Amino acid sequence: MNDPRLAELSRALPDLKLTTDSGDLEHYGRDWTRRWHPAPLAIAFPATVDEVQAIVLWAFAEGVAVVPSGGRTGLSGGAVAANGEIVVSLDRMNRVLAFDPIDRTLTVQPGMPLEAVHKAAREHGLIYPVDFAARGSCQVGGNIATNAGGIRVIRYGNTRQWIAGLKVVTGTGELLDLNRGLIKNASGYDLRHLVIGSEGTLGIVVEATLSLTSPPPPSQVMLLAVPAMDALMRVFAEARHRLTLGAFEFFTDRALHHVLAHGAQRPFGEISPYYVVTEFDAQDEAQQAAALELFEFCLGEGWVTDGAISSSEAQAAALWRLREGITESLAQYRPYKNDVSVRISSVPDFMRDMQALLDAEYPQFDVVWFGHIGDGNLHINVLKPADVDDDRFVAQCEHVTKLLCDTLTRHGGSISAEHGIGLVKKPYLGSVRSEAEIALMRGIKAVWDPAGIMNPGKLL
Ligand code: 2HG
Ligand code: ZN
Repeated sequence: MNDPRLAELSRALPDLKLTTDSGDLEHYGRDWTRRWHPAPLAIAFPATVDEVQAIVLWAFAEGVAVVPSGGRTGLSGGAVAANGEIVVSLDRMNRVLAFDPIDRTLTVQPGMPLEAVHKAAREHGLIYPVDFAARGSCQVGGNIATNAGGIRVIRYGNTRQWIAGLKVVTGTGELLDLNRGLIKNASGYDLRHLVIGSEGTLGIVVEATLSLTSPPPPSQVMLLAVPAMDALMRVFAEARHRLTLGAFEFFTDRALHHVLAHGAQRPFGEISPYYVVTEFDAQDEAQQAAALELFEFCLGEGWVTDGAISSSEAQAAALWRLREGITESLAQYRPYKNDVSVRISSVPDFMRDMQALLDAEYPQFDVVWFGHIGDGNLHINVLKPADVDDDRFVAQCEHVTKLLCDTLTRHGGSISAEHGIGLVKKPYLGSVRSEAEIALMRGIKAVWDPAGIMNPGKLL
């Protein structure tokens, strides 16, 4: 540790695992975005809340910026450390601390991978219902910091709904114990909800009490080929009316093209501009029949042109793979990612407007649309053409994002639905939040983090 500040930290916390190894700086200094070159000062791996507090107190005294770090699966640069920060990795704080069968809560450390949380809940006959494709790598602390959404929001809501209590170390090293698992608590501002979605700019989550729920009944998965977005919205309304939905997702034929090229199996011969993957309760024959009736009805109306229903878990997984494999299948094209939301009812008009702008200005771009249509959340990935260099591609994509912001403003939408603002979308925050709102956010940050050391440069 040549840096005297790090030598001081090591002296104060002799048991703290601390590294300045160049491979570690590279690995822990970046997330799934690839635009920034990692350049942190060091990586700390605290094992206790006391150690996290001591690190923040040291950073406060030394004026060193702190980047809280989970699974680094973020797509907005929220966990990037490119400016001599100390990265506080929560990897070692990855245990279940308590389960309470009466409260139906699981108290966990923030570095637990989401999949491990799922497993721990299932061991008690319950579920933690927040779920998405990065479940194996992402960590629950990071999910809280971004208020992660995913594929089951239509039924269970975002991460926010499942956080009954939070322990947080603020930018002054203060330890807050927020809400303590209470269901009702009308004692003023709910600070827990300020922390959820704050992207590490107010403090570090060091413990979370998660609400659990009963597992849903057995389900089936249906894939539908849909000729137009207006038809897709009708299918959605009808499906919500007739079935109990667990998920309602969509992707375009371009997305299917990439996922098939990446090894997935074509589910049926029909080629269609849009596809829906929906999961619904299928506990008994009546519920299974309702799904078939829905399909027949939609076929009769001309809203769908083909479909497949799973009759085994393996088939359900194969249909899900068509949706969940999209991100991985696009990775080789170094896509520029957008993650937007509009009201569900505005989706077709918004898509029409945006696609028209893209067709007029960037007809050469392969633009892949997919996402959580049942909650108005669309992912728009622009793939990098092989013959365009990185800087030019980013400049063009930034212009696409401006077009997107204008279109979102017209439709009352948001530039980030679930991935967060981070570094990537920071220049566009002002298009979806008013000046007064941003001034309040800055004021809140100044109170929680007066030295401005908590994940500086992200979000605000
Ligand atoms: C998903 O819904 C994730 O699959 C990733 O939010 C979206 O890769 C993306 O753009
Ligand atoms: Zn998503």
